[in-house]
Formats: sequence, C-alpha cells, structure tokens
Amino acid sequence: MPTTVPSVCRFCHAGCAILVDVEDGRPLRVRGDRDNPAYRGFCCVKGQQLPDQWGHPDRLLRTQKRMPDGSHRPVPCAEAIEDIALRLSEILVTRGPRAIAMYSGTYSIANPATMPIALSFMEAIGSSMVFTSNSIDQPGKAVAQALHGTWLAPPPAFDDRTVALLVGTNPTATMAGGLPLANPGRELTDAVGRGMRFIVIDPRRTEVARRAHVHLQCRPGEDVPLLAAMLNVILREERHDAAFLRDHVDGLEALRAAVAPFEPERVARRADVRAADLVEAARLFAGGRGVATAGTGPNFNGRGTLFEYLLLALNTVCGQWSRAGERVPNPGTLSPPFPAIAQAAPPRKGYGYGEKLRVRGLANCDGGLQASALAEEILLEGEGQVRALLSVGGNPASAIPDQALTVRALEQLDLLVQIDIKRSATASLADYVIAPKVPLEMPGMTLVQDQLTFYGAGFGHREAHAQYTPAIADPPRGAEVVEEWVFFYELARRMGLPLSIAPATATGAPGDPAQRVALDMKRRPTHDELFAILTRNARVPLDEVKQHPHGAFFPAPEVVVAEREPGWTGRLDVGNPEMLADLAAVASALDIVGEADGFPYRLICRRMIHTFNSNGQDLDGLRSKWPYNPAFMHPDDLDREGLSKGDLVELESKSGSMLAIVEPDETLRPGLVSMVASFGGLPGNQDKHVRERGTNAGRLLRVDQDVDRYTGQPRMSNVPVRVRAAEPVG
Ligand SMILES: Nc1nc2c(c(=O)[nH]1)N[C@H]1C(S)=C(S)[C@@H](COP(=O)(O)OP(=O)(O)OC[C@H]3O[C@@H](n4cnc5c(=O)[nH]c(N)nc54)[C@H](O)[C@@H]3O)O[C@H]1N2
Ligand SMILES: Nc1nc2c(c(=O)[nH]1)N[C@H]1C(S)=C(S)[C@@H](COP(=O)(O)OP(=O)(O)OC[C@H]3O[C@@H](n4cnc5c(=O)[nH]c(N)nc54)[C@H](O)[C@@H]3O)O[C@H]1N2
Ligand code: SF4
Ligand SMILES: [Mo]
Repeated sequence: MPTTVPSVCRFCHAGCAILVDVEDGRPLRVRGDRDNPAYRGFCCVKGQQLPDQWGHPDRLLRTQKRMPDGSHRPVPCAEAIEDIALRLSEILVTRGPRAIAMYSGTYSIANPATMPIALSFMEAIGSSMVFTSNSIDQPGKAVAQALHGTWLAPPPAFDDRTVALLVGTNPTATMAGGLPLANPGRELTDAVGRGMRFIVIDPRRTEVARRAHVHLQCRPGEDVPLLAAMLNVILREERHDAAFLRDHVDGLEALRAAVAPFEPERVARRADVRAADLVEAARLFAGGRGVATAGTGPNFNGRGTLFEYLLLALNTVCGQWSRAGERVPNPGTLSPPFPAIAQAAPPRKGYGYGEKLRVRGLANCDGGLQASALAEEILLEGEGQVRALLSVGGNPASAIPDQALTVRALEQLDLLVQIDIKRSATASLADYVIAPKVPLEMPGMTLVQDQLTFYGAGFGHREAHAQYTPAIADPPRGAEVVEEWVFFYELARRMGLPLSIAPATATGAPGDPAQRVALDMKRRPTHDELFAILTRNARVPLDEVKQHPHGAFFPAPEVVVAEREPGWTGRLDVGNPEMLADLAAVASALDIVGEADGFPYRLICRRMIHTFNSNGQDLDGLRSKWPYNPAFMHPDDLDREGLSKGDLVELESKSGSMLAIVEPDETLRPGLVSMVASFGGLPGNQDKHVRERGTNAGRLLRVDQDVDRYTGQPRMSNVPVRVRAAEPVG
C-alpha cells in the first residue's frame, strides 16, 4: 500500500511543496500540496516527473569510469575517489592549486549542503578557480548592486504594490522574478484583481504581457535605451521621489545629464515601440508603488551590468524601497533575519578583484568567475593552466557559450569529474562520473528560497515561508549513489584535508569565518548535522520548521523597517562614473542601426514550462509535445521564407550554424527566432538527430563577442542570424 508523504520539489529553484505517493521506498506519483499556504497546490509538469526521473532506465546508479576507448564502466565509488585523490594530489604538486578548477551549475543549489562543502574543499587545496553558472546567467545583477549600493530594507510588500515593471522575465513559466515565488499564475490573477498594473518590456507577448497595462514589444537588445528614456521622462517631468533622493542618494544630477539624450521619440524609433507607450510606462511606474525586475533576456546583451544598474537607478529614483515603520512580510525564516533598516549600504567596486584570469584581462566579480573563459584557461598553456575540473550540478559542455570550443577544451583536461544523474554532454566526456542521489533521496530545506530574495528586487517569497523534508525515497535497488557533499568530504578525507562550514547568511554570501565549524574528518557528519550548522543563525529554528511537514508561513508581524541609525552616512549612488560613461557610449550610437548585413533575424533566449536547461530531456512526460527545442518564429516570417510548421531550417550566425525545426508563434515579434538553448547533447551529430533530441543554440555564440567588461559575460541573446530551409543530414 502506498503512503502519501509531503516533500519539497527540487527539480528547479522554486522549491514547491509536493505530496508524493511512496511504496517500499519508491516514489509513484507527485502532485502539489494544497495544505501548503504558499504554493497552494501548485506543481508544474516537471515536478510531476520526479518518479520517472528517480527510476529512469538511463539514470546513473553507479559511478562511471572512462575507459581508453571512451566508453564508461561502473566502478565502486570509493575506488573512484581513491584515484581522483591521487590524480589531484599529483596535479597539486606538479602544477599547483590553480590547475584545479570547479564549475558549479543549477543543481548545486538543490541541496544546501553541497556548495559549502565543495567550496571548503577548494579552499583547502588553495584554489580560487571556482566558476559558476551565475556568471553566464545574470552576473551583472550583483555587480550593479555593488556599484549602486544596497538599500538595507526590502521593496514594499507585494500585496501593497500597485505597479510592477517586468523586463525580459517570464515568471509564470520560469518561477523567476516579477511575481512572488510559489504559484505564479494565481499570484498574477490575484494581483490583477487587486488592481495592480503590470508593465512588460519583452519582444514576446508572455503570459504577464497579456495581462499588462503597457506592453512594450520592443526589438531585443534595446533595454538600456528604453530604461534611460524612462528615467529621462521621470526626471524631466519631476516625477522622481525628491525627498528620498535628497536624504539617501548621490549622483542624481549626473544621471539626469546622462539620460538627457534618450528622448522618448528617438528611443521608441530605435526599439520600435510607440513613444506614447514608453512615456506612459514611465509615468505609470513613477506614479505607483512597486519594483522593476529583470530576467535573462536583457542581461544577455553584452551590457548586463549597465542594464541592471539602470534598473536599480529606476527603482531608487522613484523611491521604490520601503521606509521606516513599514511592515516586512518576509524577514526570512531558515536564513538569519533579513536586514530592515531605512538606510543605504554605500557602493563598492564589485568587480576586478580576486582570482585574475590569464585571458582577456578578466578577474573575479560579485557575479562569479566568468565561466565562458574556462575553455581558454584550459587551452592556454603556461603557468597556472587548468588541468582538472570538478563539475558539480552543472553541464558545462551544454551551457557555456561556444559549445565546440568548450567541448574541445574539456576533452583536453587531464582529469574531468562530473557529478550527474545521467549521461549528459559533460558526463560523456568525463574521466569519472559520480552518480548522486536525487533530491527525493535526501533531506531538503528551503534555505535557498530565502536567499533568492537578495538575488534582485522582485524575487523570492511574498511572505516568510519555510519547509523541511526528510529523505522520502530510497535509491533504486542495486544503486551506489552518494550525496554531492559526501563525495567532497570523502575526497578531502582521502587527501588529508580539513573542511569547515559556516552558518548560512541571508544573502547567500559566504558565512562569517569566525563562526566556522570544523568538520570531524574521522566520523562523517550526518546530513541533518550539516543542516543544523547551516541554520544556526536562522530566524526560525530548523526544529520548529520540522514541526510543519507540509511547510508553513512563519509570520513576524512585529518586524517593521527600523529608522536610520544615528550618524549613518551611507548613500546610494545613481551616478557611478563608469556606468554613466558606458551610457554615454550607448547614447552616441543611438542613431546607428543595421549592424549585421545579411543576418536579418535575431536569435533570442527563452525558457518553457516543460524544459529546464539541459535537464529532463529524457523524461517522456516532458518530451511528448516536442522532443526537441523548436525555433519559434512569427507566422509572417515563416510565410515570407516559404516555411511551415515543422520544417527543417539552417540557422547561421557569424560564428556558426546549426539545424533546427521551426514552429509558428504569433506571440513573438516578427524578425526573431526564439529558442530554448541547451538541447542536443554533444556537438558532432546533433544535426542528424535534431528531431529526436534538438540542438544547442550555444553553437551560434562566441565567448569573446560583446563582452560585458565588468563580468566578462559575452552576448548570449539578440544574436544576428539568417534562416533558410535545409535538407535532413543523412
Ligand atoms: N545559449 C544559451 N546558453 C545559456 C543559457 C541560454 O539561455 N542560452 N542560459 C544560461 C543560464 S541562465 C544558466 S543558469 C546556465 C545553466 O548552466 P548549467 O547549470 O551548467 O546547466 P544545466 O543544464 O542546468 O545543468 C544541470 C546538470 O545537472 C544534472 N543534474 C540533474 N539533476 C541532478 C541532481 O540531482 N544532482 C546532480 N549532481 N546533478 C543533477 C543534469 O543532468 C545536468 O547535467 O546556462 C547558461 N547558458
Ligand atoms: N521552466 C523553466 N524554468 C526555469 C528554467 C528553465 O529552463 N525552465 N531555467 C531557470 C534559469 S537557469 C533561469 S536563469 C531563469 C530565467 O528566467 P527568465 O529570465 O524568466 O527566463 P526566460 O524565459 O529566458 O525569459 C527571458 C524573457 O526575455 C525575453 N527577451 C529575450 N531577449 C530580450 C531582450 O533583449 N530584451 C527584453 N526586454 N527581453 C528579452 C524573452 O522573450 C523571454 O520572455 O529561469 C529558471 N527557471
Ligand atoms: S516549478 Fe515545477 S520543477 Fe520547479 S519546484 Fe515547482 S514543481 Fe518543481
Ligand atoms: Mo540561469
């Protein structure tokens, strides 16, 4: 007889509360948990596939070792750790710690214990070569935050907001920013019902755009001019929050001068929107209470830092932060209490520090070490050359721009270790693939959902929510699978290295070194012991959260924003000279159009509800409609090119070409190709299997094109392409 148990879905970062039918340790069925007050029964199609993922015939149940002929064979995990330890020790001696790098991807946050231990391992060997997928996501958010300074209180409570500006974010499908985490469709309907007005800037008519008061269905890549024009209108019409700016903000006059060239008519022409809509968007945002939030699209244009800086400036100029005495509905739960003081933490540099890369003058930044430089660091000979890569919860061979270059580099490593549940593109290149437990086989807690609040304004839960789940499923019979952190712990033990972890912080930044707890390297800690250390400073004790197996709100009605501390001098800065110099460069090119002769379309990024980066492409429930990643185009464009639904096309950029299958999408602006990226596995015969497995849009990107000079992120969207009918590859 199956029993039904509550748990937390960790297929994506949203952490939905679920109910799982389990029999003999085997998960049978997953659905949303109506007893959870935040998610209210929501569970997307991906979450429903967890039983299939658990028992998938291709799931790796044993650690795999690569044989000289390139095939993999299962080996005991301890044997793999032994050999990896030996090889890493040898590289340490002969090449030094910098030759050992780490890459962490989206699944590195599924278990809050993974990264603290993995990072402690890297520290113990003395390497700061830690690359993250955030660096090819929205690293400009963190750098812009540093340059602008941080208001030490949250944006106004979601329920009190009257307006929201969403720039290139699609939260009803992605659970990203713009709507509260949880059940985004219901949040949207409720908010519209309350009279909240949405402003959407997106070349596609997304679900939120359909309900929006103003939708600027712009050309892609024009977000910097569009925000600058909005700021121009607001400042010119004196719609800014003068009192807030006087009390807390520097740089207003410099900003005013810098946005002056961005005349609404001029920008509207360039972005191909109506000037009247642009002006209305500015007035509506300035006149309401709410925040501006952005997603991947505008961050993928080579100026992510400047874009995010203007987005923060827009929030600040309109005074969209909460003030002394206002309530704080989400002060955090499993994290330490969120700060709530009506004052500004002053700006910092936020980039160009720490580990210097040997290529393109890059260094570390608040958005993480630039992953798109990893291939060059592997290929460039000389002192410090990367020779070993430990890849945790990511799929670099699929995710990093310029797939051919990345794969060529990964193939040349002396040691590639991939932790993966399946034979992903990276796993098939790896010397060792460590087979991990899937989340249902491990305890979990919603710490990262707390920390998401600090990723950007408009992210995170509406109210203070938390949930803990024990492991609710057993690994399949015969499996030898380990938690990711256990791999690093055992590797450290084998190499004689000490490990320590600190209690988690509210923002997710590394914890206080003074509070670090050294791990016993003789007796392996339990999962729950690690969770106890991580939540040591939690606002709500983990033990109390455990009393609510379906998850709960943990309200703190007494928490209100405190008055500015006496003598506090910190101020936000909307006039950072480097940002404004970059903006001036954009202004001077404002009337120049047509950069890409012969490439009439623009390839833009997107996500969809039934895909998750390179994950789940083997799950029947997610493949049923499209087993590949369609190239969406406007029906008029298809007509013009003589193409129909399902036709095979060649997409060609200046740096590469690939086959794809077109699909009409009338919600899309004409002139675009909109595509999910990480499909198709390794390059080589992607084109041959395009209908069964899709293809990788990263083949059309370069790592050195239109690079954001603060984060090193290359252009990953709005890429000029041409489209023509193609013949199948035999
Ligand atoms: N062209 C282009 N490139 C992009 C993007 C784009 O839109 N266009 N998006 C960018 C963005 S935003 C991001 S965040 C990155 C994503 O970059 P990555 O995080 O590197 O890529 P994912 O495909 O999410 O890789 C997740 C890996 O984890 C494995 N996995 C699944 N479940 C588990 C588990 O339980 N445990 C472990 N250990 N592993 C598991 C999967 O099999 C997969 O190999 O890609 C970036 N690259
Ligand atoms: N279902 C699902 N959920 C996911 C993921 C997934 O793959 N599937 N991935 C996760 C990850 S790693 C991330 S980073 C988040 C991302 O979450 P989002 O940022 O919401 O992701 P996208 O769907 O890529 O949204 C980008 C939007 O930007 C628009 N866009 C493209 N180019 C431009 C431009 O130049 N300007 C403007 N203004 N808009 C533009 C696109 O049309 C699209 O609607 O989602 C996460 N959640
Ligand atoms: S949105 Fe879907 S995949 Fe993400 S946590 Fe919720 S149910 Fe799981
Ligand atoms: Mo991402």
